[in-house]
Amino acid sequence: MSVADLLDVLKRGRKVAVLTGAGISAESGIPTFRGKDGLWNRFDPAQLATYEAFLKDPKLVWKWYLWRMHLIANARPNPGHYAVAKMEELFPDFLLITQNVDGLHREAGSRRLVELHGNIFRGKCRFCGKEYSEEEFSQLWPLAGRDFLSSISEEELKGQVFDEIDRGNLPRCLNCGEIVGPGVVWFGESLPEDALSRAFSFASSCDILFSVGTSAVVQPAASIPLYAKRSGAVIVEVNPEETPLSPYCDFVFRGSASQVLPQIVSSLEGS
Ligand code: BV8
Ligand code: ZN
Repeated sequence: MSVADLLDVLKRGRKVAVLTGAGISAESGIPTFRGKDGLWNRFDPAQLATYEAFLKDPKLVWKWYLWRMHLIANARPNPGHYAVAKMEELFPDFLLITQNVDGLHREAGSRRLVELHGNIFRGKCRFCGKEYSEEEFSQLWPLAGRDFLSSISEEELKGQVFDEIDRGNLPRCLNCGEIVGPGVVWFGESLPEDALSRAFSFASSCDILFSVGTSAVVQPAASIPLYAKRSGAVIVEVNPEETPLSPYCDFVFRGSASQVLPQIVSSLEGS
C-alpha cells in the first residue's frame, strides 16, 4: 500500500475525520494501554480506571494518575500530532475525534477536535457533578498542576508527592467536600453526550475516516469507523499492528503514525 494509491482519494476528499488512540502518543514517550509496554499490562484497568476502584482506594488511583500526568507534562507532541493538525487546514471540512486524554493534539495546534474520554488535567467530582477546568483544578490541588509536575523528577513524584497523598492530601470538592477525581471517562461511565453525538454525526457523513493508533476495542469509540463505513466513507488505518478494524479498511498502512501521517500530508501538499 503506498501513499500514491491513496492520493486521488485524498484529493477528492471534502469531509475528513481522524480517530486517534494511544498509539499516536507512543512516539511522545507515553505508553499505550494494550501494547507490549502498555499501561494496562502493569495495572488492570478494572483496578484503576473505574469509579469502584476510586471509591475503594482513591490514594492508589490518584498516584497512578499523577504518575501518568507527570509523564504527559514532560512529553511533547510528535510529527504525527503535527500532521493531524496540518490536515485540519488541508480539507474543507475536518474533525479530529480522539480517545486520548493527554491533550497533545491541542498542544500541536488541533482546534477542530472532540475529546471522547476527557482530559487528564481536568477534575470531576462524581458526587455532585462539579467539573474543574485544568486551571481550576491545579488551583484546587497544586500537586496536579502541569507546571508543578514538569518541574519535579520521577523520584520526587514517588517520594515527597506520594507521601503527601499518603498523609491525606487529596483534592476536596469546593461544592460538596468529597474527593475530586480526574476529568476522564472511566470504564462503566458514559461519554460526554455532546462529544459523542458530534463524533457520530460527523462520521455518518464524511468521505474519509482515518483510524490512527487505536486497537479499536474500546466502545463506543470503536464503533465510529464502522459507522462511517456504513455511510460510504473510505476507511484508512494507520497502525503497526493488525486490529479488529483492519479487515474493513480500504487502505492499511502498517507503520507508525509519526512516519506515515507526515508522508500523507506532504504528498497532499505537493499534489
Ligand atoms: C461505557 C480514559 C456504558 C481513562 C478510557 C465488558 C466489560 C466491561 C465493560 C465493557 C465490556 N464490553 C464493553 C464494555 C464497555 C467498555 C469497553 O469498551 N470495554 C472494553 C475494554 C471492551 N466501555 C466503557 O466502559 C465506556 N463507557 O460503555 O459506558 C454506559 C452507557 C450508558 C450509561 C452509563 C454507562 C467508557 C470507555 C472509556 C474508558 N476510558 N480512557 C484513562 O485514560 O485513564 S479508555 C482507554 O482506552 C484510553 O482512552 C484509550 O485511548 C482507549 C482505547 O485504547 P487505544 O487508544 O486504542 O489504545 P491501545 O493501547 O488499546 O492501542 C494502541 C494502539 O496503537 C495499538 O493498536 C498499537 O498497535 C498502536 N500503536 C502503537 N504504537 C503506534 C501505534 N499506532 C501508530 N503509531 C505508533 N507509533
Ligand atoms: Zn462535589
